[in-house]
Amino acid sequence: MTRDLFADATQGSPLREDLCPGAVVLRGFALAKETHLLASINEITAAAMFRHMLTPGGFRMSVAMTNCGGYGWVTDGKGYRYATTDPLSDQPWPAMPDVLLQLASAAAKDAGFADFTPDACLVNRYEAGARMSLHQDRNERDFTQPIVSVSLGLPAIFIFGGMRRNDKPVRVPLLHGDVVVWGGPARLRYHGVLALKPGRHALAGECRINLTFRRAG
Ligand code: MD6
Ligand code: FE
Repeated sequence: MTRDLFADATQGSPLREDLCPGAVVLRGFALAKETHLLASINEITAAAMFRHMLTPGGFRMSVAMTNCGGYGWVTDGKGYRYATTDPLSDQPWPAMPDVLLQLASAAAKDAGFADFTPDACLVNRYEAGARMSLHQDRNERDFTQPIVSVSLGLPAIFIFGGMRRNDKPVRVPLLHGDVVVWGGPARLRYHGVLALKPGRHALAGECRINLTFRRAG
């Protein structure tokens, strides 16, 4: 799946798509930094490798994860939480590279959330078949802060529901370079990702990488 960057000038595919009050997709917002972002992700994963964490119920997550920044999101038999160190190494998570911080802050600003300074970046790697079931993001302290989510590599279908688990979700295709900003009245909406279709992306290879930035502490 590709997108014609110039389509916007003539028809369809607006660069900014409101999903609901508080949630917006900024199409292609990360494209200009794609090479720099992927190089930074390689540095992060060299220091804190991707791993399949266990849910509190003992299931292995199909998405491989790592983190950068002062706080990292982790899950194991003890539950979901933020931790200042990588449980594999007991070392602090790698620092958040400036290119990531600047991108997240600029996207939040564009979406109407000034002064977003994330202290946590969860790095998700989806390979063919990996998925994320419907969930709310509620391990953060301050729900007035938005979440910024950057998609790189293979396309995926994001499912975006309501405030209750049973609210019927809409499907939102997310492509390489798309950024979703999510906060305010949308902050606690249920969401997830459908199983990734196999494929190969010219820069990222046979996977999708998602970065989600939060203010955790
Ligand atoms: C993903 N994203 O896109 C998973 N959460 O791989 C999320 O769970 C998410 O994209 C909160 C806000 C935006 C997101
Ligand atoms: Fe989430």
